[in-house]
Amino acid sequence: MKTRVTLLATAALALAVSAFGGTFASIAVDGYTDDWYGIAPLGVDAADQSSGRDLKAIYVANDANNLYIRIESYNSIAFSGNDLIGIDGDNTTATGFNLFATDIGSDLLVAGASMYGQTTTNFNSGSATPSSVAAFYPWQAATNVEVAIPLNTQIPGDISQAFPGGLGSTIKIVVGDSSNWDVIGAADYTLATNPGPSPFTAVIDNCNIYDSASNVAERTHPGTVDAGCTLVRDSDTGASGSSGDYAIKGTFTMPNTAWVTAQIGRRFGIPVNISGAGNILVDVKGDSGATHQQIWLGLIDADGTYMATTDQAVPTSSVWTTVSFGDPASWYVQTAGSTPGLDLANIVEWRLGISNNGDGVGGTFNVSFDNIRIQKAGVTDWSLY
Ligand SMILES: [Ca+2]
Ligand SMILES: [Ca+2]
Ligand SMILES: [Ca+2]
Ligand SMILES: [Ca+2]
Repeated sequence: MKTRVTLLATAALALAVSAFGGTFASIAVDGYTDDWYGIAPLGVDAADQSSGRDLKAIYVANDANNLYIRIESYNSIAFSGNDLIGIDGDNTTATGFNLFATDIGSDLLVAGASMYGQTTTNFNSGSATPSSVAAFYPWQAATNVEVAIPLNTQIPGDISQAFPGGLGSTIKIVVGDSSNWDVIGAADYTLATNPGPSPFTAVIDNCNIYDSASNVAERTHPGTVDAGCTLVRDSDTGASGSSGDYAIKGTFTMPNTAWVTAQIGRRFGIPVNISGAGNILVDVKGDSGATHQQIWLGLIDADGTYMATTDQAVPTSSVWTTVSFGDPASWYVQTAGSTPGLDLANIVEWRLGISNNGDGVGGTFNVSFDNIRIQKAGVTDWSLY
């Protein structure tokens, strides 16, 4: 348990790392942390607890509707009412409670999934509206939990709105376990405004962030999976053969059942802008054991539209082969979002699936992936853009 030099030497407080400037991100409250890749922790803490939640880091992002907090711990532990989040929405100690004695004026108390007001004299001044967080996950013991707190929350406290300044305003956040007082914060966070679409990119994922075996698991997530798949970094280089070029290798174990699918995905907190994409390509390294297997690709946009391709044959040789999935406008709607059609300027997830074909022959085989990328409509020469 580290202490800031400015704190009382006797105070059992954790290290606080203050950071201004928030991140406007498309976070899925699903317990997977791939969507937090590239977002620096707001605060960190040492491994220093023998009971309760041993806090490691907190990460914070927001969109127009919610404040998202990822709580990472060294130990795997279930999210409970002992887990307290204090939000100082007006960033002043003149209002709100001094939660964990961190010199915060916390106006909104989140205790597990429940939300309450706080005043200078009341730890709990009554239920907030709504009385529960928008979402948290997972329920089970885990080393990461994601929580979504509605920005329109109202409180019966010294102030009536939990986030009175809205987007662009600076708040203060503290996270701690009330059973052991392992605490991160209080730290400043400025609620980010929507920056609009990201700059155009032709590369959805060059797979170079998967630079270790463990990184692949933590920077991707399983989708709807009928069958098993273990992901690691490919032990060879990626499709280019250059050093520093990495690729994903999946070891698939498929039963002898027709159409069974194993699926992987990656969620982007900051959406990818592939406006004008007329074709999507993926480099795939196959396996002679994958003779009976097919591959498909899916993309999901920020409003929830999910479109996927029909199946293509998995290459059956272990050399890099480019698989073409065609124009995403011609793909098939799997889930309709709030706005019709796939918004190519705001892609938040890719999914790759392997499925048995109709003859129901499974087996164990390796398939590697690299360079999920686009070709612009009407452009056939990659060097043109
Ligand atoms: Ca997530
Ligand atoms: Ca700790
Ligand atoms: Ca306050
Ligand atoms: Ca690569």
